[in-house]
Amino acid sequence: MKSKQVNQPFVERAESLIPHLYEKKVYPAHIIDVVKDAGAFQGWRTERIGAAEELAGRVLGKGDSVTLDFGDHHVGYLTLSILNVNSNADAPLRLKLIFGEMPCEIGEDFDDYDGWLSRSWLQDEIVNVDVLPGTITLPRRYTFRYLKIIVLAASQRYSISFPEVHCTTVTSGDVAQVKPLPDYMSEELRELDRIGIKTLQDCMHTVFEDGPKRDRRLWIGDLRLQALANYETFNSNALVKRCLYLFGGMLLEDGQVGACLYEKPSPFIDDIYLYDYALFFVATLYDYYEATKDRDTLDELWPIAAEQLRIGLQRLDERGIVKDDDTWYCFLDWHEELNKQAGAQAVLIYCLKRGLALASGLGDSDAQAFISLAIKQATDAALTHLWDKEQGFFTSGSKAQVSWATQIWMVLAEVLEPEQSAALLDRLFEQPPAISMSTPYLYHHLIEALLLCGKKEKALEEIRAYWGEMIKDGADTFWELYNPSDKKLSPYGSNLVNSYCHAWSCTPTYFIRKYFTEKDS
Ligand code: RAM
Repeated sequence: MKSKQVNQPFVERAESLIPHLYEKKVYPAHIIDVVKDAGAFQGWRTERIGAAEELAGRVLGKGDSVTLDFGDHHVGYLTLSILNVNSNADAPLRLKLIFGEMPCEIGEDFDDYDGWLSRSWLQDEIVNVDVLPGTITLPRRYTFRYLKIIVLAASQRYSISFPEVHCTTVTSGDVAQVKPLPDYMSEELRELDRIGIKTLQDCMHTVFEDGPKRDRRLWIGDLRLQALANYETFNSNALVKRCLYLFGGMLLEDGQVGACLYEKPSPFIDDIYLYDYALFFVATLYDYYEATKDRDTLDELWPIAAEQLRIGLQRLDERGIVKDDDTWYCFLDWHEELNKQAGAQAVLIYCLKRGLALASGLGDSDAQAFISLAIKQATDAALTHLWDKEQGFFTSGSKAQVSWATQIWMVLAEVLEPEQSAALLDRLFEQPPAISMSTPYLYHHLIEALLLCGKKEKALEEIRAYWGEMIKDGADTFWELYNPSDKKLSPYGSNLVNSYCHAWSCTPTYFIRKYFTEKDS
């Protein structure tokens, strides 16, 4: 592992900001079956077969199972009260527990999983219980709506029942902070807002996690969008500050901000470097300062932000264009064929502009000078080498690829004049490029681009069509991946391991609260 640069006082500052976790007890809502149905989302639907209250009266022996529906998405710790029936427990009880955010996780056999992310992300457990009757609380945190309990072994003499099953949910998001929407807001927007908030809440723990099932860690690309949604809802600004200090306190070998980090056993940064994610440290700090006016934090973290811009500029070739030598230097979206060059260039310009605003506010004239020059050069280079006048699109890479991601990011970077950017977006919808969008993360940026160009109605229409369709497909919280024309899409080789409550998908609440709460909107 490469050496890292650790700023211990920054890490300590971050550790002093570990938030309180709010707990709540939740109970199953129904007993269900999960059944195969080619017409249902991902091929599985649930069928209610009884009220949750009937559970206590059910007697289960070896080979029996029961599936519980908790009625909503939850993150927390499971407690089972277990009673031996017919006899004392003359042998240990052996249970298998399967947790699912979605019906597919209950319907399909985890042992057939062949994705490339570890099988260990799939949430199942074998639990042996020595003392009955008794109550056990599982030590791991689970993320689920559905729970299947299979009795692998009791004994010939005894069976069991469950007088009580509950989950103690945890989140650092304080729902009391979230203001109700005005009465005149439509039901549809309320629902999009509610589910966005629930998504954010279930990702809020001692950091802003990307997904509470997977990867359960802090990624800066996700943090940036969570923070935006947070300013409109939970106002957990100290948590944003903690996350900024964690990233700022643990840099990669050459001073870059890492893409993701872990909290335990003690905070450490992963080796992954992503060009866009490192630059987003600047944008996240800019947004944080806009929301809080916390000048002390800005003063302390600004040198690290400015350094990310300098490092970003080192990747420019002699033309002033981001070097495009492999696919994994930059993220932008999960799309195998997406060329990242032009998108990376646009993210650089976007972050330089936020950096310039911070440098001006701070009176850092050296930074102002180098950033102003860099904006001009990177923008001129983009217009000279990446803008294809004939097609009316920006192209990317040696094969001059045209993609949604490239156009969206060039609009956000404000490389063209405002009317030209607006026309570019119109063209994008009229002549949609084959390299489409896979994630709510890129959709978020499409909506931002539409709003930037004053296309409020179109932005709302797209929110409704995309996140609204997810709701129709059964989302309790918004998902990591969603392609309405390929509903099993997964970059990981299996939709079982997709995260179905994902940070970067929470932003309908941000858009609705920031742009659509006026009566006439
Ligand atoms: C995945 C996660 C995470 C994202 C990275 C780039 O592992 O979905 O949220 O930020 O990719």
